[in-house]
Amino acid sequence: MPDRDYRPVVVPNGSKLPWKVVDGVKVFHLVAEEVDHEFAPGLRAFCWGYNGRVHGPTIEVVEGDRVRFYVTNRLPAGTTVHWHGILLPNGMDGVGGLNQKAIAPGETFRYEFTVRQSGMGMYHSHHDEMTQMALGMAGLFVIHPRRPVGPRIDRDFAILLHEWRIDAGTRRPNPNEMTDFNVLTMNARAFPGTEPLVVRQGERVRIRLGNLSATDHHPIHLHGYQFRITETDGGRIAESAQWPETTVLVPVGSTRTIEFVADEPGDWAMHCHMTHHLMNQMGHDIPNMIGVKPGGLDARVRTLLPGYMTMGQTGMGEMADMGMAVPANSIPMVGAKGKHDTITMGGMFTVLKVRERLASNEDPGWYDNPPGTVAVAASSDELRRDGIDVDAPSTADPGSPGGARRG
Ligand SMILES: [Cu+2]
Repeated sequence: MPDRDYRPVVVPNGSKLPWKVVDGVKVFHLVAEEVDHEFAPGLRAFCWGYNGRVHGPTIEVVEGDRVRFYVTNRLPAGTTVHWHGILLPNGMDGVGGLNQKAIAPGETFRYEFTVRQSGMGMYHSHHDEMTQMALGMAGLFVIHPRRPVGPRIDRDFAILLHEWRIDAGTRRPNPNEMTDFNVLTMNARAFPGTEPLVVRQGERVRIRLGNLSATDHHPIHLHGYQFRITETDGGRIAESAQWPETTVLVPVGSTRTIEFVADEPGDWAMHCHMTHHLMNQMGHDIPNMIGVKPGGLDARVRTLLPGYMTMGQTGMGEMADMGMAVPANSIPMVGAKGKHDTITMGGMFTVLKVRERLASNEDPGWYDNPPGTVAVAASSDELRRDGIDVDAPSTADPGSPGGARRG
């Protein structure tokens, strides 16, 4: 039973699949259906998910449980459910055509097996895979060990990574996209729509990451900490084989679990390190304007296009502050108000919030940095004291030829 026998996982922005016990079997009901889903404030799309959610609710069971899943198909197309990484009899594996007939619209199928492992797997459609996974038909499958394994965990998070192509102004993810995704999500939310991970200082934290993107692996980087990779969807990694990291690569079709003790308070970024996965829709197909000096060009273009302004000469950061107009049902490529300034990222980005004290597990707001521990503009006294002349030519040790200062 949750809370008594195991500490339930926290699914930021997500939900859990309810269950009941019938004659010693945990019984679940998944309903495949269309969902009007919000990716971030300002961007909604018609996706396919389960039980009114994109992605589907997280399944949470215990090693040894007998489980029974009823799957009702309310979609206009056939579907199946594959239990990714879960050990089970072949006929329960859910690959359409290979292991079973597709579940036709209106039908309800039954899957039943005994869970004989622990860790995190996933579930997803395995019929018309490209379309149905691109539209969101996926979820997480968390299995707690029957007997505790490894150090006791205080906070246990589960996050499913995914990528989408939703052209600005449209309302339907495009399943035919193969390379150029413009909405990158954690539990189907893009920053600034992602919920923070809230932790009390000193707690031992586990973060389970799954990736059911179409084509991209995601190197997830956590600031402020070193962690160990403790599990994959293939099971627990022996302690002697775990190694320290600050970035964990989560390949497509895999799960990776990391653990660490949250001993340093603050607001710590956690994000995919592929920089294009840190931007939202409107960053795509923009010409490279870095270093362009428009001179009198803007004035001349304005005679044809009133209000025209060349943008992007110094990068994208400036645009985050401009509140650029975007088409209806679209989100700007980057930008959310942070405590100190604009955060110039979107997409696969969230914040680990570690606090000395917590009144609840709700978002505690921005971190109150102790006085003197925030990077700020240097004072002239400090510059004088340390002999820094900001007007002198910049210096570096002589290295191999290559660099030359541009006047
Ligand atoms: Cu990524």
